[in-house]
Amino acid sequence: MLYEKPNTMRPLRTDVLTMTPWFAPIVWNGTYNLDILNAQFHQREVRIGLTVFAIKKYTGFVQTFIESAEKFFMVGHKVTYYIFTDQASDIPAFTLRDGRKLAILEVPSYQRWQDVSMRRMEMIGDQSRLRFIHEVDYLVCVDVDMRFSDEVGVEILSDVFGTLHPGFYSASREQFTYERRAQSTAYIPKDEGDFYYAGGYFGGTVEEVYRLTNFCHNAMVADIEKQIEAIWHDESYLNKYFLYQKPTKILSPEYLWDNDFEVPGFLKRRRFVAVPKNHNAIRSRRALQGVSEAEGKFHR
Ligand code: 5GW
Ligand code: MN
Repeated sequence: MLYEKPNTMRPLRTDVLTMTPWFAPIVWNGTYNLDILNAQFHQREVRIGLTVFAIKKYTGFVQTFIESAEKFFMVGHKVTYYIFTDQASDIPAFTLRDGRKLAILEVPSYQRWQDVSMRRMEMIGDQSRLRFIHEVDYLVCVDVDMRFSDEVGVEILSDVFGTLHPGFYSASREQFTYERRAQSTAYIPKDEGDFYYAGGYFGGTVEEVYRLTNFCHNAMVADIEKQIEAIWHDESYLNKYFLYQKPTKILSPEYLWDNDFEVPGFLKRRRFVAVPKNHNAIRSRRALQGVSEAEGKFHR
């Protein structure tokens, strides 16, 4: 394979942070050579599981999600889609590329949307132990109300990775919407925290994802016993986990974007973008919380 020699004296990006203080790469366009990475991951015949939840009306997002993933997600690698749903009969049949599979996992639905969102941690953890560990090497766990609009490849893979939330990449520590009540297990003091990670995009080896989801689920259960629920649910517990168990790689907002945000100059690609929701038909989440739609949008 022929490619340009890396140049010790020339950084590939100077406009964004490409390495954390604990030496985890932050993945931005222009910082990696996908041909080199593909060759490395092909040698290991890496298998990747992509998990999503489609509970209640969110089954309506599955078709766009899968069709766009077939175009852009880990093309050329072994991929299994794991769709957790309460209505298997609502999931259409798909024609997938070679080396790709789709598995439907029937799971219970929860009445409260907060529980639908939070229980993902428990279910991913359970299936990691029971099934995923035998079938794949890495897991990528994302929201379903999204579509792939550019390449997402093996450059994202690492032992355990998180994603910079598109609403908070330039925010100060104080602005991060971490859980601030000391009684909650998700509590993060005002003078701590590295980044604000998005609840809707994390992953790693099956073993590391098991550790992460197990921590978040246990923290959540401990809070239920104290009759407290973290402000941003699973996202708050994820942020607590990553504070003391630092991710080994971090995805830039290229990997999780919302086209309602103005596109900054340093954002060269928008690889995975939110599908606009009909908030009345699909859900009434922010209204229930007494948060305006605009604030809600900014949040997640
Ligand atoms: C329903 C109403 C309000 C909030 C969440 C839901 C919901 C979420 C649902 O009814 N069914 C469902 O499968 N989910 C799963 O949780 C989806 O995988 C969804 O992508 C994920 C997170 O909920 P989102 O996408 O509505 O959260 P935001 O913060 O991205 O808007
Ligand atoms: Mn979402």
